[in-house]
Amino acid sequence: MTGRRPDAAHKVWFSLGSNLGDREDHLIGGVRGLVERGVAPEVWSGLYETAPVGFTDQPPFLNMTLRARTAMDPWETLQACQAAEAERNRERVRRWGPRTLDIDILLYDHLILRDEKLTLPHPRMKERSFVLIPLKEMDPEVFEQLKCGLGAGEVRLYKTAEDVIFC
Ligand code: A4P
Ligand code: MG
Repeated sequence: MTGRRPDAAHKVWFSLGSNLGDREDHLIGGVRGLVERGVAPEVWSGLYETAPVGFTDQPPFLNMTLRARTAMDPWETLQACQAAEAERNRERVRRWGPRTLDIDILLYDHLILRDEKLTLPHPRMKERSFVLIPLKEMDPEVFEQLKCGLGAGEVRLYKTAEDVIFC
């Protein structure tokens, strides 16, 4: 742990995805990796099996969302995502290609921001059912605020949130 006080700080919504190796273990390990870096989970979705979007010739994904608190700023939070991905041997072979673990920041408080490293809200979140369906299950209030549909792509529940255990 970082010794920060995550309970006192920012609200962050994450999306996690995996389509290589032990997908469930990568997602759970990804959440643990965030926790070790100062992210405190509040609520999470079930795991959903989803058809690949963007580059379609690759295995199906498991996806989930997580809402958490952190004292880290947005760029530190992105670094935490990338460090947790690296722990799971994430390789960047091609954009939208297969990966052991991808962690994206969907929303960070009510922040709107765009620089070379980070865009918030996540620019593609409103198009993607693999983000929107877990998000609606996990946090219906924030989903309502997005004022969008459920996006495109095949999604089915794989494991309920109650059956997902992180520690
Ligand atoms: N970046 C900018 N904004 C953000 C943000 N809000 N959160 C930058 C995270 N990263 C952000 O990401 C590329 C760069 O985006 C990072 O260096 C960061 O500085 P990446 O993880 O290296 O590469 P990527 O994931 O291949 O690219 P990208 O554009 O993030 O892809 P997406 O949009 O995340 O799509 N289909 C299914 N069913 N399930 C999936 O999870 N995922 C993708 C990836 C495609 N198809 C999928 C799924
Ligand atoms: Mg990504």
